[in-house]
Amino acid sequence: MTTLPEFIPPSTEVPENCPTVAVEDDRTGLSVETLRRAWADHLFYLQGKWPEIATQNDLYMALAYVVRDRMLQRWLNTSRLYRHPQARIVCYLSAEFLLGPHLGNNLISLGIEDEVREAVKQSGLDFDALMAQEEEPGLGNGGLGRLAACYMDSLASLEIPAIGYGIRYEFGIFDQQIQDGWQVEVTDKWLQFGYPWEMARPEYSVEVCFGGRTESYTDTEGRYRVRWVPHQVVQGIPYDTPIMGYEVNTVNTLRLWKAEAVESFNFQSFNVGDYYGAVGEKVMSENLTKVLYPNDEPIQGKQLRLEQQYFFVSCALQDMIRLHLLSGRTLETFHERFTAQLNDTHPAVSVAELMRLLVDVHNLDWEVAWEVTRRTFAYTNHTLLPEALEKWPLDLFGQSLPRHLQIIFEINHRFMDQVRIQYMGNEEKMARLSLIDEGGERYIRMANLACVGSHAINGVAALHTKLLKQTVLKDFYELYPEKFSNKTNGVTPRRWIVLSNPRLTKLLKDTIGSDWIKHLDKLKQLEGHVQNPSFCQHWRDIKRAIKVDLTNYIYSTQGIQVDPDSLFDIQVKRIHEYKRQHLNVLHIITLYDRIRHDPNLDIVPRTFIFGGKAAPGYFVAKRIIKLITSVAAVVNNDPAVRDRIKVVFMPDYNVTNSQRIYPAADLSEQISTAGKEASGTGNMKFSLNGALTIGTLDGANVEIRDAVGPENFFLFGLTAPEVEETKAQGYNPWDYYSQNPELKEVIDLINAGVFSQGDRELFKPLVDSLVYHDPYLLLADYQSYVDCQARVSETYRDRDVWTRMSITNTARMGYFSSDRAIQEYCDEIWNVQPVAVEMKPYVQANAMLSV
Ligand code: HTE
Repeated sequence: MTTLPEFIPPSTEVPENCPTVAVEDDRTGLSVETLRRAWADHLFYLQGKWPEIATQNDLYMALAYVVRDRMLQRWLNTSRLYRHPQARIVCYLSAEFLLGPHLGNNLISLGIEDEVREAVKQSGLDFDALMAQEEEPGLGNGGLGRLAACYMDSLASLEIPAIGYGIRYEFGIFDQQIQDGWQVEVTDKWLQFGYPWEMARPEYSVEVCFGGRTESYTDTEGRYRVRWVPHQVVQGIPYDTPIMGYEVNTVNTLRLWKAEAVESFNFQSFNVGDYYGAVGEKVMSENLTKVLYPNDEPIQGKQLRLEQQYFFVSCALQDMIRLHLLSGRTLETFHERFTAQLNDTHPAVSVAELMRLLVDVHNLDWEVAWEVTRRTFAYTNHTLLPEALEKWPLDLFGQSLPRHLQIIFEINHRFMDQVRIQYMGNEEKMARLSLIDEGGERYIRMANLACVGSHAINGVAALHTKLLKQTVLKDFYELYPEKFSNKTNGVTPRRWIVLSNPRLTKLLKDTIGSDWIKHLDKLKQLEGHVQNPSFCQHWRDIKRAIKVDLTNYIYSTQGIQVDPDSLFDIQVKRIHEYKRQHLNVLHIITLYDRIRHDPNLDIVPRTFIFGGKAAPGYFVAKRIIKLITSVAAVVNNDPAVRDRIKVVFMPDYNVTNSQRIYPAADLSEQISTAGKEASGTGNMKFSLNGALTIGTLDGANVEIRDAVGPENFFLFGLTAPEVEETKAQGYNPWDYYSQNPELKEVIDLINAGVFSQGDRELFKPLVDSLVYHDPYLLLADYQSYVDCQARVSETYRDRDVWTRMSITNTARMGYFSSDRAIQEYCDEIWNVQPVAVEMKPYVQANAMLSV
């Protein structure tokens, strides 16, 4: 832990009579009395309401401000570090941050949950109902965005000075409704009723240019230079959200950028009287950050998406340069103060933008700028799916970013010169390494740009990193083996246990203390209690109570009655063919078919729960949702089933909903085709909460299985090499269909319209795809999956065995904390140390001049 010497920015002059803020006042005090008074104060002065006319939302907002006040001293003290010349700062660049609700999390981090609960209670109000008011900022699609949020939590908890940079989408990921069994998308108006956790900082706005052309000229020193004459200028306005570490003084900043029109822009239109034309331009500017693109992988190559990416990256880098210059240092040392992580290639245009800022705007030599750039960036790859690798058509790119196109050509030119020496004559290799794909329409390959412009490249699970080196990034691995490393993903125990599973948290605290919250490895100590019957009973009681909660929630939201004593078999994640929700459905229909054949069949009762959004343009995925809801409609209403199986599709799966789902699971479905899921993080959240996993050897499942022990993990299916081999030998799904009677019967039931009221067309596209193509090998893995599910059921019959396996899963999952992952990034990629944020008894005058 470093403590940095006091630093007052040279330009800062503190007026002598600058006001100070006392500590034990209504903004900071923690007594129940003070909290209640502060709450009433905010209700009156910020919401403008008397208690008797306040809505639940007014009460929530006022309470949120009470909590936010109590974070501000720490936040401002941490913010000062950003301009400290000796502080080294991590910048996490991500187009998505899927934060989830803040209130509960901040209470936990501050350690004031009990006090606030008591204050609410004494006011005669329902704390949980108030918490439920919070609308989560859904500024991400799925795992990639949620990972960024877990990493921000761990950075703060480990006391690492960090800034997250991203986009403040006005509309986040759509809300999902289910109508007639189909997904319907509804705009996510998360800002509608006010968002108390952000602060606009218009004084740190920057300008971002688009389009136009470039001009070259010779400067006064006779050097060749280029200037960009843009067609459009947009203003980026930062909105800051505090990210509080757990029981530490560090409160980092998540700085999200909103696009607005530049006031002075296009004054010519005004002069010629085209008022509406000029306003039209303004509307265009604001479109930039209007909406999150709702595709997980693959991405869509839309101009506006490229412009979103460039917009936030340019804002971020300009902000970092401003902070660097404020610290009194020059840009040759930029990389000593900042390390910037590229969360996939969405921010990879950073490489060209930093070069432009350093060379064109700040006058550095190309070679110096390149060294600074390479040493600043590191790149995380999150996918092996070739269709998810970003590439931009050259002319599309050049239209928005003409200067960056030139810079990328120049980077490529120099890069090619360098590799030519190594790979003389190997034209194919050169073509593969090139930043430009020239085989047909020309494209810029963003992964190649990220690899060349970074000093470190990592995958997100051991298998993923291994496959990266062998496939999509093979040539780069051969060129720069030293740049590559693995950083297996992790999840934050604060949100994914303490906040979402209070019952388990209490049991853990009573049994092994609280150290595990910051040192998740300590969960190991639970193993000493696995043989203790009363502990096991307690464990089971808790799981059942959580399942009852979910049962009630499902009943109150959907009117479906499920049995809390049945096995809760859960698959929640984005809907994608490679994740194979439809394999799960084939198993459900198999059980259903068996019951139909033998009404007295003795099966372990199960509740199958699904949740997840489909990309609006991904029609196969939407049809998979329709298949699930259709099977649910038939199975749930068939008296022959006699409540032995139930199927529930929970609409609008998001962070908030997921917090009641993970803790309630008995069985976690992680059944992607081996080699397709880079890591997965839901798999970790389930197992951490005591669910057993049924899974393939894919992504982090491999490491989870190693950690919990193969005897505590239900493994099935082809391995990644077997998948490749099967395909190479000319996989024919029809053979599996025709040779496996039970599989054939299941597929024929779908075809016959049993789940579509006789309609034989509805699921034909899905079934035909499976029987004739099956790119994700569902049929090849079907028997292995169904057999494995039978083992699951047999195991569940012995509740003692199951409970011990459940406890062992939790006990051995410590490795999958995002604290461990972030520590590895700090040590092996970022080279950063924790910095103590000092708490002064008073907010000092100079602390009032924040960044
Ligand atoms: C992986 C998932 C991994 C997670 O990152 C994912 N990658 C994307 N989305 C994910 O959830 C992704 C989205 C758009 C473009 C490229 C990749 O699928 C975090 O756990 O396995 O590393």
